[in-house]
Amino acid sequence: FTTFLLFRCSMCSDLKNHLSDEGESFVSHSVFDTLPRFVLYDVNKPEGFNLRRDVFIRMASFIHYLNKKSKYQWILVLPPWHRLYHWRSTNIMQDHLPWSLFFNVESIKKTTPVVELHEFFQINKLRSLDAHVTLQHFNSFEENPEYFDKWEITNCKGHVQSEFWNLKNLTYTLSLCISFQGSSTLLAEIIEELQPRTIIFDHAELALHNFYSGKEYWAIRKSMQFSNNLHEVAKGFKKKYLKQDYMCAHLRRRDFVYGHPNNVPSIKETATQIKDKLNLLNNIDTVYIATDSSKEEFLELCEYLQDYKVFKFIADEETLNRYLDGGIAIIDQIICSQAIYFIGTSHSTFSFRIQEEREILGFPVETTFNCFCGDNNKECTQPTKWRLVE
Ligand code: GFB
Repeated sequence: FTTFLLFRCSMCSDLKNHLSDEGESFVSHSVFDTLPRFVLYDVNKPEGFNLRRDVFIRMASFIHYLNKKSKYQWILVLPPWHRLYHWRSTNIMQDHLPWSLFFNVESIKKTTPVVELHEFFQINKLRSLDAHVTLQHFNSFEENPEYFDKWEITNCKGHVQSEFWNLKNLTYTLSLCISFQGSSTLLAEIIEELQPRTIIFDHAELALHNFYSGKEYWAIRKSMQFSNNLHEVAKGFKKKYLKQDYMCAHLRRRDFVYGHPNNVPSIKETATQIKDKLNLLNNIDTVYIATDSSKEEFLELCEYLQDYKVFKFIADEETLNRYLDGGIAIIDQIICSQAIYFIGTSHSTFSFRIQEEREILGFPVETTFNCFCGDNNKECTQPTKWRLVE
């Protein structure tokens, strides 16, 4: 224990010494104390878009907490969107994308102090970041049976990412690995210990929600409005094809078919469950399909739903080139969030985010928290009703 504390304190005083030396060389301390400080973060590579949106809420909540506690002003740097695993189009560049392509950043800024990465670079120039922290799990459950909030500087396990978003010009005064267990507000203790002006946390998804689905959660969530451009595309599609009431079904396929075999129905069974819902919804014969399925699976579904009007948004080349796979997925989410009835895929964060959007829009709860059941699991558990709190 003593060895650990010595190790930890010597690293921090190194950092503090370095910061004051470097700080004095370009700016006086008093001015320096009034300058904002910045938190950057990144998420485990294979995670998808909608889990990343959830991690943003946790980090925003941490920034709110930090700004209440700290004498400095803290700003969160929005991590660029970069080559997500689920973005399958191969003939378009989908790297280094700002949040403004997908979101209304001005709306986010009204609730949380954020800047885009390019804005951060304008402020910080090419200065090194003071600290680069890789969060990692504590050792296995056998070695760590009790769950309570804690963190500890330790040896790095496995691969440590030092080149974020393929940027060659990021350097760090101090790099360390921290075993971490707890909510995102616990990150404030790390800030307190290291006293950085700029810090990047990798594997930010390890920091959990302080209070999932509470008042602050919803305030941040509501601020994450999609960009006006994407709303316009969705509106244009609806005006042309969905003039009548429609139900939306989100079918998460591909890796989910193998990853959640008990919860993801076959295409034939999916069609049966859609028909059952349409029969319950008097006078509705129109269904909008949002899916990551193959073309073959979608055509198979259409065969089974021949007696109904089935729609799907298929982007033309210009729209795809402009808004990319991420934007097309959001257009699907916008259209589903405005449907008269929604049924999603169990465990999919893509479906969860649609449910949240519908809560924000004020749809009756029974039209929102519904999911498909697996072929052999007809009475499956339906999604938890996470109601809007204001
Ligand atoms: O969003 P996401 O985290 O949701 O990842 P899950 C799924 C991605 O697949 C989306 C595409 O962000 C889209 O790029 N996608 C899925 C869709 N459904 C649709 C759709 O209806 N329309 C369009 N246009 N695109 C998690 C992943 O996925 O599943 C994890 O985040 C992991 O990394 C886990 O793979 C098994 O929660 O559904």
